[in-house]
Amino acid sequence: MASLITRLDASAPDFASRLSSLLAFEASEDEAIDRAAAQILASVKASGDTAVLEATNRFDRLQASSVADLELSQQALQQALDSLTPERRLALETAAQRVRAYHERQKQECGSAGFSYTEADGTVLGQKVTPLDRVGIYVPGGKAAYPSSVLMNAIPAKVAGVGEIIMVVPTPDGVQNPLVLAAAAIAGVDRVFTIGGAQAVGALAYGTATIPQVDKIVGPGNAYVAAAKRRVFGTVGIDMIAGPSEILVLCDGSTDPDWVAMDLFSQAEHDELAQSILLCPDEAYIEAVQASIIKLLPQMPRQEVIRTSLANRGALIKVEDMQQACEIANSIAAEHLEISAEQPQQWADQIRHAGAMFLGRYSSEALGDYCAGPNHVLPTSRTARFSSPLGVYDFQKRSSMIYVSEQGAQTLGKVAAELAYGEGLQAHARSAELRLK
Ligand code: HSO
Ligand code: ZN
Repeated sequence: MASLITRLDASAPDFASRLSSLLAFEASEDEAIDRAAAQILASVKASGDTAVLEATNRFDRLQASSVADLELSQQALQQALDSLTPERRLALETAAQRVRAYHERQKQECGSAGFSYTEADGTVLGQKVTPLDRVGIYVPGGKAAYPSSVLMNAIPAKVAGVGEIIMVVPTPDGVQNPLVLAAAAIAGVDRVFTIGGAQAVGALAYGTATIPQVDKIVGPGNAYVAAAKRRVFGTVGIDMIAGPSEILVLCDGSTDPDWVAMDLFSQAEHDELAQSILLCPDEAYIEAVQASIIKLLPQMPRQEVIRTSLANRGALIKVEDMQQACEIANSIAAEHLEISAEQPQQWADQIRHAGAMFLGRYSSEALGDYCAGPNHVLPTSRTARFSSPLGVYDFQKRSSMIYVSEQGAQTLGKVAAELAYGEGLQAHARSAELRLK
């Protein structure tokens, strides 16, 4: 059997270049896909429901006679919830409750109340925070239809106070996913349309007679959905364009190697382009993890996906020490970082770039994917250098508040007029000066 996964040594002269080619991931912006998405968006913009219906019937092989027929009732969502086994329902409800509790805390702690302060002359300055009026959540159909993602997208929106949440989910051949619909019921999604693709993104962005226009579209999708989201940005807000899942495990060499191997599999099984990397100072331990990989892989139902992902983009990397592991982790800026070590906090203190950090041997990334509480929508492809997990703050916006007192207008008026003359803007200057005594 081949070695299944690349082995690297951080002290090798070619390490930096080998690591960077391993990390390189360009979201392929296929021009043909972009053109097709643009055409669909244009037709939805021009003919609304008619275009949505035509594209949905064609791509999802349906025979619906109106877009209204593609809406699911709250009763249908409730029925999906009732159809679950008690164990599954309890798990979904427990996850939702924990995700809600975490995001409630985030709302309290992240400045949702705004602020204001009063200056000596009575001028008051502040910031007001308001939730978005209406949000669209895109849920993929087929292979990546994750009920957990419904919770992760809808719950923070709900907690933020979004007025209405519209979910779109394609149902190719009319096949519904009851777990996805049950998650929508639990999360409090207001309306669900069984539409998908660029036509769903267009409907949400522009609005149709049946589908209301939203202010922001969040949620993952295939290449057409990503292309459509990029194109409607500006008309509506969008979240990030998510790349393949990534896990980086930083291990001191004392965790059961089977645990680490399975954690690497857990992201590798998402898709062939997912990335799973281990950083460890102990060569013998790396051998042990590799042996676990070879032993455990044949037991996995998704072994072909895992095998391809590990072969293409996986690596087991020998580092000098945990200190160096942290430095490399910062340069990778992974979506998920597990610190599987005795004193995880000590190493976490040195990490500046990671979407989510999982501290200690018991914090498997899978727990964060489903039910720990923090969001599983995280920055991928090194974007953790500048962006954050999806959160309540993504469903709120801020307005500046300015109250200038009569006295404040005297001092500010002179400053503003002086600068306005400097910019050659007479009306600005006069507007400020008219209020001077
Ligand atoms: N790990 C994925 C989320 C997910 N995992 C959903 C399982 N279900 C995001 O990176
Ligand atoms: Zn996952």
